[in-house]
This record gives sequence, structure tokens and C-alpha cells, in this order.
Amino acid sequence: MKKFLEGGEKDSSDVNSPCKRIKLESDESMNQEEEEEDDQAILAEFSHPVPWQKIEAEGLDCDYALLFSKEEADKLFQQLEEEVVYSTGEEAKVQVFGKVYNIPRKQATYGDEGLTYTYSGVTRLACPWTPTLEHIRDAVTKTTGQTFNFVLINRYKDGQDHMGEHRDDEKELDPLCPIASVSLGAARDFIFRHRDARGKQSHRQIAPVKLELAHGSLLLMNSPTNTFWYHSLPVRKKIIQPRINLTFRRIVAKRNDQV
Ligand SMILES: O=C(O)CCC(=O)C(=O)O
Repeated sequence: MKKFLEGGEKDSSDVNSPCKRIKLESDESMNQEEEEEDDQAILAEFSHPVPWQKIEAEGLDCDYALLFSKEEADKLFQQLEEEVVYSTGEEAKVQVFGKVYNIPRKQATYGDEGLTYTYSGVTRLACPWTPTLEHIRDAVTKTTGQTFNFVLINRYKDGQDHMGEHRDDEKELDPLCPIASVSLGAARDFIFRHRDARGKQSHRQIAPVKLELAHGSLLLMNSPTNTFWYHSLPVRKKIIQPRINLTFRRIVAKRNDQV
């Protein structure tokens, strides 16, 4: 948590925050009138401005904000509980080094028609967007200026459910698009560990970066974070409430109807 607070005290005027970045891109050759019009358009478009916190370390670049109020987040959680259909049977397993495991949580994949995403030895086809998923996706787009065509949903029934260390570095992900992680339900710890500082053989001492992902929060993992840092959601036995996490992604690789 300390690292997060250290890295996260910058205010929303930070030039690296997503909203600011969008404004700066079009700054160069404008007269004042055009600039004012542009500012107004941005304010209108980004109707839900959020105070971003920057989280940085060597090769790690993230932005964190509370995107939804408690009331909105409560409602979205309930709607997702009614709408999302999670994988079962063979689809609820992953392969790691050739061995098949049950995943310690529930998963679902939604997105644009025909998109697939392969990770942990399993290929998943996107189900069509539900109204609530579209609503959350559009809120993330309005706030960040980024578009997404796929979402991986993880549901943790309580603190026993977890996710092991991994990177989201699959080739089919657009490397220029951040992975946008929306959390609803129980707040959970989320830990980044540098690839050179993992395990007994590690040759560098780099402190892990620890955050708590709150109800209604949005974490943007910007490039090159997923090249250098692994992330995990560890077991937290005292947590008895469920949590839903949605990672919005942009997939650029072939669709399943192409060869
Ligand atoms: O539930 C979380 O916050 C972790 C999700 C995650 O690591 C992933 O989808 O790759």
C-alpha cells in the first residue's frame, strides 16, 4: 500500500493522466478560440471526469481512479450478477505447463462478434455484449478516450478465490491500448512484481507494488507495464464478500472466421 500512496499523490493535472494526455495531443497549432472550443468539447465528452492517481515504478505505468460512485457500483454489481453467464465444465479450466487445472474463481468472456482470446492454453470466444457491459465499457471509453472490443470477467466468490501471478502480454492484444480493469464488490489487494525480482533465482531487488482495488474503481495498466511486471490477486481469507473484475482489452489479431 505504501508504494501506491508514494506513487499516487499526483493530482489530476498530471500530464500523464489519461484525460490530460488526450488534450495535449491536439495542443500544438491552435489559436485561443479553437482551444476554448476544444476544451468545452472535451468537457462535454468526458462527462465523468475523475481524479487520476499515477502509479509508477521502473517499467510500470498505471493510472487509478474511482470511476463509479458507491450507488452506481452497487447497481452495476447487481445487474452483472443477473446478466453474466460464467464458463462451466472444460471451459472453466486452464492449462499451465501442460497440466489442466480448475480455476479458483469463475470466468466469462464478452466482446465484439467473432473475437477470440487465447490465454493459459485455452481459447475463448466472446459472447455478445450485454447492456450493462456496454454501459461500463462506454464509461471507460469516455473517461480514457480508448476503445475496447473485448472483456474478460473474473468473479471471486470470496477471499479464497484468487488469481496467480501472470502478465497480460498475449500477442493478440493491441500493445498501444491499456488494459482497463474495473472492480466491483469486495475491495481486494492487487500485487505487481517485477519479472527480474521473482522467486529464489531473482537477480535484482525491486520492491513489489501493492494496491487495493476499491468498489467502483478503474485501474489502467499502460504499456510497457505488462512486459516487465507480473500481477496477482492473492488469497485473503478474511474477505467473505464477492467481487467482480472486468478487464477491458483491445484485440487486434484474427477473428475465428479467418484463417
Ligand atoms: O481480478 C483482478 O483484479 C485481476 C484480473 C487479472 O489479473 C486479469 O484479468 O488479468
